[in-house]
Amino acid sequence: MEPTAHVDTFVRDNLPPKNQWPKLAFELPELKYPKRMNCAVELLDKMVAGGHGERTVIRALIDGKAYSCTYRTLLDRANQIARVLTEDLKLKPGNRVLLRAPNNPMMAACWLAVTKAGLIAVPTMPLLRAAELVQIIDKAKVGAALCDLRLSEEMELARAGCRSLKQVLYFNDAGAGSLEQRLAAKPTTFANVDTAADDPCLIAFTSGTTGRPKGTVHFHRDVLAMCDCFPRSCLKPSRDDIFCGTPPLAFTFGLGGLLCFPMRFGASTVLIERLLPDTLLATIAKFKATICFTAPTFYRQMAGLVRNHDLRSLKKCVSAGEALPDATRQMFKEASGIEIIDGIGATEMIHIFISHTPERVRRGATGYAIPGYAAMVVDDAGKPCAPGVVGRLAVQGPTGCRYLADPRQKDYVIIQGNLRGWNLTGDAYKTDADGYFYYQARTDDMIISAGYNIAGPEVEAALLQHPAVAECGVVGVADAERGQIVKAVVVLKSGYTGNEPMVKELQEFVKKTIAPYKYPRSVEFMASLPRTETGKLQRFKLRMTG
Ligand code: 3UK
Repeated sequence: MEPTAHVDTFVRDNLPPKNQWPKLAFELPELKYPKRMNCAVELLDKMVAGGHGERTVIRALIDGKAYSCTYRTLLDRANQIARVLTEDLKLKPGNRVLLRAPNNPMMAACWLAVTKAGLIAVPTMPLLRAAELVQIIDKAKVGAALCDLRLSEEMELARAGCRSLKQVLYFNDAGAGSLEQRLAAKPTTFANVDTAADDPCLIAFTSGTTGRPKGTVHFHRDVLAMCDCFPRSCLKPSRDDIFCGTPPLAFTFGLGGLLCFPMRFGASTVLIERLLPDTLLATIAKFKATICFTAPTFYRQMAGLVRNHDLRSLKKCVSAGEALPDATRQMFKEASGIEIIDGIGATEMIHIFISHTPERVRRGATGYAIPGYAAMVVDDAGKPCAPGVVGRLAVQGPTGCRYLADPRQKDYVIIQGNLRGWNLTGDAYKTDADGYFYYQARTDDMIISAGYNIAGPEVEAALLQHPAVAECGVVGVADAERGQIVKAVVVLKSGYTGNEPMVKELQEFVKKTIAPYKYPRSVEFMASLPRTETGKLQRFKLRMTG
């Protein structure tokens, strides 16, 4: 490693042992980064120096009124916050700073400030409770937090429950001692910390639906690599694009799509708190957004609402977080004329590694390994599977998994054999002869019923083609006779009733659409499906119902 700028080396010291690190590849010319680099300086100071200073970078609604700020204003604000962090809070390079807010301009400025100061950002989802925050704070030994005032309740409960967290400053707060009040007294200049490209700058905790959270450590270089892969090859934004969408900035899908990608290309982003499908559509219309990032369930619900909104500005849509059923892709295309760009990413990999351009879409496929990444489907012995054969997805590229002090590193990064250094995402996939990848299920979500392997998402895709089905989730539940049986939890569209004839109809429909043995022997109806803040179905909850 290049000499670190970190005075506090806790995170570097708690990276996995070197022999468990992912192998990286930097073949693309745009990935040949210098040894010393600070990603926030690249995204902000250098964009201002490069002539973008007077252009809009962030758009928002503040107290219901349209707000916008330029790259130069954002730089001034980030510099002032960086001074508060280093001069008032006396934080030293390598210290961890918890960030907590819905998507808004101050949250963005705080992330940039923390990063410019060579500190390590630990962004957290707004809906987390104190108990979950305490786990994160303890794991990352976080000493300071910048938190939106409206999230103070759980923040204070968490602070009382952990020893390392000494200082909390609140923002979006006009009160005495607030971050705003402190930064107002600071000059708008700041001496950026000259970090190594491989100094850690971000700990992204995984949005896992069960178990103890895992902290994935990312370097300054990784943040730029995420900007220089998927956006360059699949999204192809221009400086005039206006990004918007739902993923929280605390989720790397959102940090990339709604902050880093627009800034890398001199474009702008719309940051709105708490969006629903209809308010997202209204936001696109109001801000004339051109690019939208959200999850499949949003596209499915938006398809039915498109006609109520003026979406002429919208050009490109990105879906990630969960498999995009082909029925949803077609429904959204019919409604809006837009071919969604699907992409699989992971917190461990920081962002998307398999995707496609709208022109190179293939029905049912997530896409192909994007330039910069290699992907393959392998069997349990680590041998590549032939096209059509289901196996585990392995990927390699400029980014990879590094858990903070966690034995589960060995489950994600292969540490021996010919695939040493490849990342196993935990997904079951198959390929076709042209190198397209087809999602099947999470490897631990495969349903095994009477000896058959059944992928829940395939049954979901079949159900979604039925006109009565709004949303559905398919899981395996224990069964004395068959080991597991297929259970479907279905949300019906309004006007349909969840009764015995409907169960029969859906079962017959699945039998006619895919191999009959895959039909759901159990069907249950719910008003809505349980989801995480990142839009993922909480399958374990579906197994427990009924
Ligand atoms: C699943 C998908 C099928 C898959 C993420 C884009 O989702 C992100 O990160 P997480 O750590 O979850 C990773 C897991 O989610 N998944 C994500 N996208 C797709 N499955 N098709 C997809 N398009 O199981 C993967 O292993 O929460 C997504 C960018 C950054 C991210 N962090």
